[in-house]
Amino acid sequence: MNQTLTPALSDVAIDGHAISLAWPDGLRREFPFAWLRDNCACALCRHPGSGQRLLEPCAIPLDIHPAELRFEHDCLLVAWAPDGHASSYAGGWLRRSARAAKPEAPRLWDAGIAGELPLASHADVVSDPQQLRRWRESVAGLGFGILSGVPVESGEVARVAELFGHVRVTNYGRVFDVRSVVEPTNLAYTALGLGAHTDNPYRDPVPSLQLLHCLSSSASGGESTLVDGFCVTEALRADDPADFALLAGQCVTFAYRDDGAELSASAPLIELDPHGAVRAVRFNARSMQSPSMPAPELAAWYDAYLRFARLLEDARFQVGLRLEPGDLFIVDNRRVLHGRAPYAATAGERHLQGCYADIDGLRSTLAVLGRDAGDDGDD
Ligand code: NM2
Ligand code: OGA
Ligand code: ZN
Ligand code: ZN
Repeated sequence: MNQTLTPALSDVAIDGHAISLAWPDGLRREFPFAWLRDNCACALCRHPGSGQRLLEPCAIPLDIHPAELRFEHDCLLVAWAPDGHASSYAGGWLRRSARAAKPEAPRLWDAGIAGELPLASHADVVSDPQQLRRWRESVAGLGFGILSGVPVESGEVARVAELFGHVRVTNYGRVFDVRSVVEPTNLAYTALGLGAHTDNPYRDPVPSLQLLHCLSSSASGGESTLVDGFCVTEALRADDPADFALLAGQCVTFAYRDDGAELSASAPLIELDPHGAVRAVRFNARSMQSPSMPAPELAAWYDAYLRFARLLEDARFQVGLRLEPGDLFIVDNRRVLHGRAPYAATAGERHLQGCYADIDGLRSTLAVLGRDAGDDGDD
């Protein structure tokens, strides 16, 4: 085996089933043979136009290994056995792969954020790309954003969603009217208060963005609340780890039915990713079905649930605002809970319009803008 070092790398070595590369600044990373073979960028392995992988994983021999290894012109050259394929990996690309950025931890917030709300004017965000970008970034980073001065017209809420993505049409329509009606099918369509909740936990997948736009609010009451579910779940994890684990470890079913729909989905109230970070919160007493775990767990689960419910309603975590006509908020519906105080059903009027959308569209828009601004640059 022939190994040639270039100044860009300080060491190239075979270590078990990996090629170990080190750089002069001390960065060292093992690249497993199968990983390297799978990530060959030649025109046989990757489609040159789209950059999508042509190589099928089942075509990679299980005993893939380098028959020959060289470092030349800042490229690692590998002749693979037993498939006889030749690969070339640019040193800069290997180094960037070695230092792949970790996703940013969300910025958690509590009631204290009231003094610095992510608030923008509709006129500014539609006319100034910088302001639009800043507002979208706060939605991605904090899980919510507020706009004022949105035209007080039916359907405008969908146009705001289209500033960064696509409306998610549901059984409630493309946009839905939130006002008090006779014979409501959902408590949202009454004048009752709604505790802090996430929407549509009975849907799979849950819509990841919700927008609510105020068209009229002359009725007294109806103030909105927003709560960072991620902040509350971290407080619960710190104070009552056993409660946190129960809510993360047991599924409950949420359901909704009316004449034209019968929706149901099961999931834990606190959904974790494989690293234990909170991925989503589901909390909606109106649509939660009776939990059905075995009795000893059920009592403990209820204890945790009631504690979590109190924390979500704790003033320490809540931001209160009153939507006036033209105001709109958007929330990451997997993270930020929203609620409203009861309002007077008999005097004045209260009319909101809402719609759902998804956060992948928002992230994509931000990434494309970041591309123009050179955010995806070198290490
Ligand atoms: N509406 C307003 O998720 C929910 O059931 C909350 C949703 C009916 C679309 C209300
Ligand atoms: C909803 C909802 C809040 C409000 O429609 O999902 O939570 O302020 N509405 O009416
Ligand atoms: Zn190849
Ligand atoms: Zn809601």
